[in-house]
Amino acid sequence: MASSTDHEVAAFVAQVEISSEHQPEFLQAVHEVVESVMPVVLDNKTYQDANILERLVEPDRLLRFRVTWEDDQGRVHVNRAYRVEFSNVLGPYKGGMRFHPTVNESVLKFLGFEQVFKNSLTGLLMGGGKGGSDFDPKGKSDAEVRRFCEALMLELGRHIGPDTDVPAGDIGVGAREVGYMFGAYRRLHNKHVGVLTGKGIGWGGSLIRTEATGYGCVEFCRHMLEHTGDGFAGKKCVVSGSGNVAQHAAEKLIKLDAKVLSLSDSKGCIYVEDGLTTEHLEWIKDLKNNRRGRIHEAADAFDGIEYREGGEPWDIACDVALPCATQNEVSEDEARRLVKGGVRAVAEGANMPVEAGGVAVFQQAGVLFGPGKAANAGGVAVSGLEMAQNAGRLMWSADKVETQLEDIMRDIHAKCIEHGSGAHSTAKGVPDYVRGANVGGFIRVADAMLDQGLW
Ligand code: NDP
Ligand code: 2IT
Repeated sequence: MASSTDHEVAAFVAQVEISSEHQPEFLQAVHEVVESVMPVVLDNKTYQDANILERLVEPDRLLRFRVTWEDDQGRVHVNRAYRVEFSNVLGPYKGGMRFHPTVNESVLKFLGFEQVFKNSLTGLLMGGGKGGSDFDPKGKSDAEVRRFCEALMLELGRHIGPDTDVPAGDIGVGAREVGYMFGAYRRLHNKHVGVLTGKGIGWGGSLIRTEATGYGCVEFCRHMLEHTGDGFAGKKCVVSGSGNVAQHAAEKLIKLDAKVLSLSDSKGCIYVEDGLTTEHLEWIKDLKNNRRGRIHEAADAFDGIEYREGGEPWDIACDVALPCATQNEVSEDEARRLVKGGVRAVAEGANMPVEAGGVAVFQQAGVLFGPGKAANAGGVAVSGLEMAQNAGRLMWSADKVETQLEDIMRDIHAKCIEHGSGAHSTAKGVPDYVRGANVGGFIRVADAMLDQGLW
């Protein structure tokens, strides 16, 4: 029988469905958070009186603008770009920019909404936002990407600033794009300030920012395993994606003596029976980051690497799965296959890569499941450290940044345990990391909203 909390959740989500119709990704993200936090809200009259939930699901503002740019043949193109400024109650809006043909309002609202709670969990002073464009950097020359970034910054530049809104990278936005966007901002506004993170190391970037999301995700997963008395050594791991997050998750796994059996891209996956070596990984990093090639090329270059056209890593028997590519890449059925293959821990390097049905499958099977807003918070956490370094006009050593990253990931894990264990545990006494992350992130934001009045 449905409880009164279930009714409240259903009624609330039904309202959001009306105000945000045709936004399935956003509704998926809202549903998950509201399911976790509704009992806390129902238990707290002050949250109810202040209408905290209704205020949280509506972004502060949503900017949408045209970007007009010229290709190498002189043809003129038009793309749509956005910045969703979700909440600045804990600090300047903070979150990445995504360049991918699938970018739309729903995707960016889901990412901006998640970012609010993720950034809260880091304990740093960062609000939540996200932006991007349906521009596809694949197959474009460096000059085309530069012209697009410059045209985008012509409009975005007037809405951001080191104390206002600080974008960074995400899918399709890496060091090259951040460099072009920063250069355009600097010239347009005549200011060299920390307006973006993920900058080059020589001109305001932080050491370890590139590595932070992947390293942090493996750190979070290590804490989940250690909480059950287990560790990474010898574990068979599957990783999806082959971009920034996947590369550095794989790097950290290799350092911890785990065996990385796969990487992938949107066209297929590689299977490495004996585990990826450092030599393989360095070659793949160069392929993806400099030569901008496809993952199948790794199978042509090395004997021990097999390419599976159209394949995904989820059919490979493993102990640990780290989805690090994109949203909804693990369906309910694929989650079942992973459980059948013996998976014991899943940590989301990507944002919302596991469908809601898949999360339920893992939790019912007693699999440790670390949601993205906790497991991939290391990236934005080091972005926060980059902002701190920029504000102080100094630069910290790699050791200092990495130690702080590790401390933050340990604290996020502890917060998940605080709000997700004991009576809240899922099957077989496994902590409910989804509830833990959502409630832990929510309380700090909600209390700050109460303190700051109605806005
Ligand atoms: P990159 O652009 O560096 O890499 C993205 C990878 O995911 C590529 O291998 C890409 O393959 C694959 N991919 C993208 N879209 C799809 C799709 N629709 N289907 C299958 N594969 C796809 O991005 P990041 O590594 O930075 O981001 C990966 C994920 O991590 C995203 O969910 C992002 O939001 C999240 N994240 C990133 C952070 C960061 O600091 N960069 C921080 C926290 C989360 P292909 O080349 O074929 O497109
Ligand atoms: O999803 C994310 O947390 C990011 N893409 C990183 C955001 C940031 O501001 O570093």
